[in-house]
Amino acid sequence: MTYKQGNDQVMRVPGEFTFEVRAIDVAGNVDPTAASHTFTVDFTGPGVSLDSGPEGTVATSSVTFEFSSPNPGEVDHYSCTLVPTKPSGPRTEDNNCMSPKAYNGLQDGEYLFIVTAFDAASNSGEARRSFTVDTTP
Ligand SMILES: [Ca+2]
Repeated sequence: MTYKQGNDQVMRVPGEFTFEVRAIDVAGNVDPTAASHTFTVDFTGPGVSLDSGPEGTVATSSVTFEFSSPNPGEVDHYSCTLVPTKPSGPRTEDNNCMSPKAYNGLQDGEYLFIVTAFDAASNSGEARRSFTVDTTP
């Protein structure tokens, strides 16, 4: 939640808030039933860590990554991206991936894998891993 205090001080306060609107008429009669709305303010990403996957140079064209969040209840979804970095090529994006995430038929070269965890408020945290595929004896 962002609100102004005085003229210019802006505070961002995470937490759960209840907003109530109560009508008062010109005679000063107060509406006995306030309209109420509760919402949660959240600025913190859920975090994600890579639990397994290729490291360094691997002699296989199929790789699998396993990942998890230290705050699994916070995770709305994961996004997985594989970027060929050398030679560079089109990235493969999966905006709703699950662990384990497998890639098959990779050409020899260098890659960057990025997994991002999002919470329901679109806060995110990511983990990345570079690796090299070399299947040439
Ligand atoms: Ca959060």
